[in-house]
Amino acid sequence: MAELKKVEEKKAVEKDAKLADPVAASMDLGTQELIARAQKLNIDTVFDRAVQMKPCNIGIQGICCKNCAMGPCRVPLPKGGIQGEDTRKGLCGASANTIAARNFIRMIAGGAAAHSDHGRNVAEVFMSAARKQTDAYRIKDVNKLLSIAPHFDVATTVEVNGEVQDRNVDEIALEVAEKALNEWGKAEGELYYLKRAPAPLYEKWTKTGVKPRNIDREIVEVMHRTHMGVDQDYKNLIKQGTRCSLADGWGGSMIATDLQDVLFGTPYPLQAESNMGIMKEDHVNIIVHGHEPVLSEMIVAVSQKPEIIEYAKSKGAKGIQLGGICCTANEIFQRHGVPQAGTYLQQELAIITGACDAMVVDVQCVFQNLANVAKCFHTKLITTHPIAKMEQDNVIHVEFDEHYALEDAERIIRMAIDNFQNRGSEVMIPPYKSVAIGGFGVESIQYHLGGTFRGSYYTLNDNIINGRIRGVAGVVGCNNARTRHNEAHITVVKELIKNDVLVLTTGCNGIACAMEGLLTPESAAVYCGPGLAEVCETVGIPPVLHLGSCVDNSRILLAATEVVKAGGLGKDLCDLPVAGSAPEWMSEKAISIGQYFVASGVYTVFGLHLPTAGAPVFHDYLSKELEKLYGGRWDLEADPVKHAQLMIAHIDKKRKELGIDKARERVLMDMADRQALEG
Ligand code: SF4
Ligand code: MSK
Repeated sequence: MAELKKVEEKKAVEKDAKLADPVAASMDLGTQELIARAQKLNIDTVFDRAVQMKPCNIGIQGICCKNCAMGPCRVPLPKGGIQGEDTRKGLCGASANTIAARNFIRMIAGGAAAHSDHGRNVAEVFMSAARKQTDAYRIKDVNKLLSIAPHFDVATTVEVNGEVQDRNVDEIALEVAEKALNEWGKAEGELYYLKRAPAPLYEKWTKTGVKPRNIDREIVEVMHRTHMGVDQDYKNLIKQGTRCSLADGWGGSMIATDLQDVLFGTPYPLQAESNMGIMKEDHVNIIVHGHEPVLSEMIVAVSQKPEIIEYAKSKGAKGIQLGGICCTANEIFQRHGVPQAGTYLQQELAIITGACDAMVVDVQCVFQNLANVAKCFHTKLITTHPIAKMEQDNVIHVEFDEHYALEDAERIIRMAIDNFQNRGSEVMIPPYKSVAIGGFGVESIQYHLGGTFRGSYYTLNDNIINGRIRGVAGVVGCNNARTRHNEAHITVVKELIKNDVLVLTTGCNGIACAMEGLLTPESAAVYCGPGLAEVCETVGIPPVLHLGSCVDNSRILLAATEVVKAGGLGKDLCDLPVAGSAPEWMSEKAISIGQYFVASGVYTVFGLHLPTAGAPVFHDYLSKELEKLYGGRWDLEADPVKHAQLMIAHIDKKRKELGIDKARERVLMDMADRQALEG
């Protein structure tokens, strides 16, 4: 009886539970349709949970401490704000600044750990490939290997009898693998890649004492310093946060990007499609979701084998359709043109289509609720990583081992194919999808904007100096169910390109832009200001360049460094007319990225909120004082148009400081004159 009562009560609660308004939840039609379908089927998604559970008002401001069992201690701002001295403190006396700074740098450590552990896994696979312990992985891009070797102090030539000869590639690979893996735990020195930064920036890091010693150590030290009763000075805490974030951006993430390029190929522009409409009713649909391309590369390779396609046909399917979610999507999109099924917030919806025969996940940004949704359909949910399992009993774990990579990938794909026949009759794939060009990077920007022979950033710099391109923005990051899916991403990006700001995108912003059709050269004529439109038309590039996944934010740092090297725009990253943005951030990785952007000299604006609002002194330190140390600073603006305008104002300020503001006025005057003539 008691059980029955409980069930009745649960049903009553569920009946009363508020549901998301699909149109208010997402700007994407397909997403709206799938949210409505989920609600009709009585399956909850993140969109419904977001209206049912509000965030904690104290946690959101960064002023709840649970670093010891005397707490949690919450130190809310008094009504009317702080008047006079701020006397708030936890049981141990920790001030609001200390609490917020500790929380903030723990987020940096979480983000840096995620990116860097991804990098470590790639480095380990790279080591296996260099030692020839696996047939599945090999050095695919020798040029990239040769280009990164000198940064690890690995020679690419050797002198034999007074003659300089090319070194054996296998030897180089092995040495790079050893040096790269050592970056996580070396006992002395500093990270090799720091010297890739412009010299004045490297000097700033030296002077302020924030050069990372090794990647793991900086993460560990954040955890030590934020333990109860250790570092209690917000400035000293964020100094370590900075060092940890640099170990991510100029360490773990950058190594991940480079070694992935060596193993799987440096991306060059290619065309694909984006959004849930890429799934096909008559195909076996396999959705890969997560971050590390080590597995997804194998899934791509095996899914193209003739015998596997034949096997799919023998089960009644016309073929195999792969699609990606989150950064796995970005990885296989940029290297193979595999379509993107959607962003972070669309992961449950891929299963709600009823057409997902298998969802294969690895690490980061994977909802545990996928398992509950999968229970309602035939979908096989397959976890693959030893560090990322799920408790629900319908989840299948196929532990991926790089030594048996192809076999593991084949096992997973055959499981999906076998599952095709178990589909229910009701499949609903929203028909919407867009064409998208991806695969840009430091190398391809050089080629596209510099020409085959010049192979440089001069043309990009010329166009910035003459004002056709007003500046460059890195717009990156997640979705967040606390705001309308994709709307801030798209509004910020459209406002920027309308004002002649070239956008470099990664992560879920990249997928959002792809879904909106902004990753095509044709979109320039529709959305861009006249200067940027002219450049895009002349060189045939989209106004939004997709640079890959979250770890590939390192490509943005290196592209900016190339701009400095090409000359005419200052000597340091902070001199450039550039800005960073994460309009819909949610992940700890975003905080780490934000901090390393700031510490690299980039003015960086976040949307929504920052978990620092409850500690105004610490917040001011991030948004005002850090600029004096590194040339970059944090800012916050939830309104996407104002958000973009802040970035544009910063770009204009930098143009003025460089003395190139007048050039832009002339360009605009030329355009206006031309339009007047045409009129
Ligand atoms: Fe409270 Fe201090 Fe313990 Fe944090 S460390 S929970 S502020 S007593
Ligand atoms: S996947 S970290 S939601 S960008 Fe890299 Fe998207 Fe953010 Fe995950």
